Amino acid sequence: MKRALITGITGQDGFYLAEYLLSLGYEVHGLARQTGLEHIRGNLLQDVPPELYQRCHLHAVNLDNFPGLYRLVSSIPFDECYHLAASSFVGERLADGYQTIQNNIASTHYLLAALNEFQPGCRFYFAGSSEMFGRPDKAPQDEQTPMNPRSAYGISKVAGYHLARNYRESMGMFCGVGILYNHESPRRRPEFVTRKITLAAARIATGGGGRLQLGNVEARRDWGHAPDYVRAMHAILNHDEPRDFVVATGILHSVADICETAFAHAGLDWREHVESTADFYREEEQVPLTGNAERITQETGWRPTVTFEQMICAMVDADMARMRTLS
Ligand code: G4F
Repeated sequence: MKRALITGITGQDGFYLAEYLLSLGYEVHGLARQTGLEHIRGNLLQDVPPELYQRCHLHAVNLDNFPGLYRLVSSIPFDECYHLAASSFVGERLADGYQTIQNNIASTHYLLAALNEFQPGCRFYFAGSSEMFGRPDKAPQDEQTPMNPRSAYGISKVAGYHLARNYRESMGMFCGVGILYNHESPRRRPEFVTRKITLAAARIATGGGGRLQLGNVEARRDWGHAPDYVRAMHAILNHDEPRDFVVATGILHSVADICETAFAHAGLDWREHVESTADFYREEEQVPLTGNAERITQETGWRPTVTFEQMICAMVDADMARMRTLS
């Protein structure tokens, strides 16, 4: 039986990855903050079935606790380590991003150093992001596109990517990087735009009222489905050689498309409920972030299975079900 360690197991991707690896027969270990574990034990995480985490081995180790990390990695042998934990809000002002940059880079470095010291044969997955391309000069982007990060988060991810590459090239570790574009699900946190919209559509459709304030509804992204993307993470670590892979659908949609799909599915006309406000606007994007996933499809057979419309409708359905249980 293979044994995997997931950092950030209480997040959207950690949840789906744990579920997927358990279905493949893995023994799954997860790192979480003490508060995250308290939430799991007290059943306080929204809609998280406690059974999933009961099947995992959870360790209350913060990633900035270097001795704790060393103790764990020196005592349990892992076959695969998926490093997903990171502060991850792109909209944060660069000038406020000290913690994001420091924590994200230091945690990646700690983890790589500990694995290299105690179990250099453990395969390491680094969760890269399209934010590493930031403001690219061409679309779609692929593994050769120059990195041009424009947020604290993006800068921290570029540094993590180079750390993973250095441990791969200089130390011989199996480090695979997934450069993932936006990926969503009913477990997406509400500050991200898809979930913000599906929650509002569900709330208004179930009589909760209110209006939805968004930034630029013409902003476009390449939105995929989180459960599809965790399959890509596993494929990357189980490939013959450690490489970097873009994981994307290659299809662009606008924020207005999400509104149209979500509100129509809830039986509403989005134009009657949504307004744009400068508060949520970000710097204008000249070239859209959309990925060319040809390498991962050709080399591992991975491809997305759930469409944008299916995903947004499923998110609305899940939020409607939540609203009904609350009322
Ligand atoms: O949902 P978002 O906040 O996601 P964003 O910034 O693209 O980041 C997500 O995807 C990245 C992968 O590419 C990850 F690296 C990152 O961790 C995270 O998962 O915003 C999506 C788009 C942006 O263009 C934003 O400007 O929606 C636009 N937008 C328009 N109105 C809004 C809003 N975004 C948010 N959050 N809230 C709005 O009201």
